[in-house]
Amino acid sequence: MSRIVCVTGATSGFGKAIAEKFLAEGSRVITTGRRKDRLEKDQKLWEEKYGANKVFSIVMDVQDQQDVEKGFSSLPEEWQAIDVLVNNAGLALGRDSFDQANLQDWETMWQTNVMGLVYVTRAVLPHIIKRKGHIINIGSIAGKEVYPEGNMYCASKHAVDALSKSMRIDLLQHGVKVTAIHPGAAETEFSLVRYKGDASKAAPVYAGYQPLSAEDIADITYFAASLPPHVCINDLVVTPTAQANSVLVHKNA
Ligand code: NDP
Ligand code: 8X3
Repeated sequence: MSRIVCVTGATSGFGKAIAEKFLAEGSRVITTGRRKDRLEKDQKLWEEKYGANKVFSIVMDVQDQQDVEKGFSSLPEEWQAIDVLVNNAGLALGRDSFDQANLQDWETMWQTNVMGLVYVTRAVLPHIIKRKGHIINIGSIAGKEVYPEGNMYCASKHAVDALSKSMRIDLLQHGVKVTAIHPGAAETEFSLVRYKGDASKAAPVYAGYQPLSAEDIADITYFAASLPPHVCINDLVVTPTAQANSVLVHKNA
C-alpha cells in the first residue's frame, strides 16, 4: 500500500523494524531520531533495497519542541501528505525505588515519552487531519499496570494511554484514527538504555523465555494500520506468551 508513514525513534528496535515493514509493503517512510549516523546508514541501505526517494530522515530530539517544529517544517511538499504517524520514540532510565531514583532520569523520561509525543503529534497533526490519517502511539504494559521500581516510566506510559484516549475523542470530528499499542517485554536496546549500557543487567531481562521481537511489534503495527477505513483498533496489549502481566514472567519452563 503506498502511503507516507512517519516513525519516530527509527534508529533502533521497534521504530527501525516498523519503518522497514512499511517500506517493504510499499510505503514511503519519514524516519526520525537523534543518531544521524544510523538514520543516514539505514536510509542508504533501504533506498538500495526498496527504491530511490522512499525514505526521508530528520534528525531531531523529541524533547525539544523547537527542534521538532524545525524538523517537520523542513519537509518538502512531496513528503507532507502524512497518512500514518507512529509515535514510538521513548525510553526508560533506571529501575530504582521511588525514594532513590534520579530526578534527572525522571525528567528525561517524562519529557521524551510524554511531551515528545505531544510535540511531534501537534507538529504533524495538520497533515494527518488533511489525510483523515492514523496516529499510532506505542505505549507499554507499564501504562496499564504499575510495577515495583517502575514509578516514572510507568507514569509516563499511563500518560500515553490517557493521551491516546483523549486524542481519539478530540480528533473524532476529523475522522482521524487513534490506536495505542502496549507491548510487554521485547528484546531491543530498551534495557541496555534503561541500565545505562550495563549489559550484565540488561541481558537477564530476556533470559529464560522467548521475549517479543521488534519484528513482532512491526507486524502488529502494520496490521493495525492496514484495516479498512471504518475499522479502528483502539487499544491493544501484547505480551510474550510467557508473560501474564507487568510483574509475572514464567522463566525456564
Ligand atoms: P530502543 O532503545 O531500541 O529504541 C528507542 C528509540 O527511541 C531509538 O530509536 C531512539 O533513537 C529513540 N529516542 C529515544 N529518545 C529520543 C529522543 N529524545 N528524541 C528522539 N528519539 C529518541 O527501544 P524500543 O524499540 O524497545 O522502544 C521503542 C518504544 O517502545 C519506546 O517508547 C518504549 O518505551 C516502548 N516499549 C518498549 C518495550 C520493550 O520491552 N522493548 C515494551 C513496551 C514499550 P535515538 O537514540 O537515535 O534518538
Ligand atoms: C517496556 C516493558 O515491562 O520493562 O515498556 O516496562 S517493561
